[in-house]
Amino acid sequence: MSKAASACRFNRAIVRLPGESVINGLRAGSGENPSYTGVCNEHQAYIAALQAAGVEVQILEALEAFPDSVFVEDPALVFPGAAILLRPGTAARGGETAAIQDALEQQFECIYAIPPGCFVEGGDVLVTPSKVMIGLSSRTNIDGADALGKILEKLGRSLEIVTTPPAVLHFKSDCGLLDDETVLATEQLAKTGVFKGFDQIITPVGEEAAANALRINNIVLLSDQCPRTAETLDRRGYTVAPLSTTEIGKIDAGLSCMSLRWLD
Ligand code: CIR
Repeated sequence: MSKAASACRFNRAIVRLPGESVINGLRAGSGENPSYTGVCNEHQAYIAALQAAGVEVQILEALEAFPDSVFVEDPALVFPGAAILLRPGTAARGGETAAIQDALEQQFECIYAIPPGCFVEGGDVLVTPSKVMIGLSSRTNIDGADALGKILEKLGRSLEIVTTPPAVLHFKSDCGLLDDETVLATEQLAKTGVFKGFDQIITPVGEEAAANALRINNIVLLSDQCPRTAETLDRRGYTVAPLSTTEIGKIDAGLSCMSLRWLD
């Protein structure tokens, strides 16, 4: 029998088209640029998968001035009825918050904001039914986490501050929620003990990228480069939709980062 997945129910999402500048997106290493056409194809397939899962998708125009602005998950965090303007912890992405503010104001009654000097990126935030987990990282600092905690309190949610493994971009680069009680996580993150109390499925060695899976309603969006993880999830009763992440992977991105999702 499948487990409850209230935290994975969504009917609305915002995405942003990639600009041609996406080829200059940030990356930790000195790897090759992604192809613009390749990113566009992956992004289109992603939108189609959200729609097939029952989500109405608002598509924002590309922003050439911000190469990473296709990753709309990072400058904001959304809940039913409320949006929080976050502050990316890298200067190149700082302007993305102001750029998405209008779209959020049109959709949400209440808008909150992380104050200046505090940094939080949405990729570091995992929303679970019992708590919101935030991983401190090179992009999210303790002041940002504390500021987010104060806002979440107003929304009746509690925050747990944890740590993103070293050299990992975001907390959710290494984990994703599969249902209300199950997480998919890399071994290096799981072994820190952060998911005590959850059922845990660990990604096989070599398929760490699978951890940034995205459960949307009855579907789990998963990188198509992770067949062993797909097989495990299938055996456990999840319906997997494999999506190409080859090009966005070149700029350290995965599946959760390309949308803001909520239940209206
Ligand atoms: C960055 O370094 O900010 C982008 N190239 C990738 C952002 C991925 N965001 C996410 O996983 N939430």
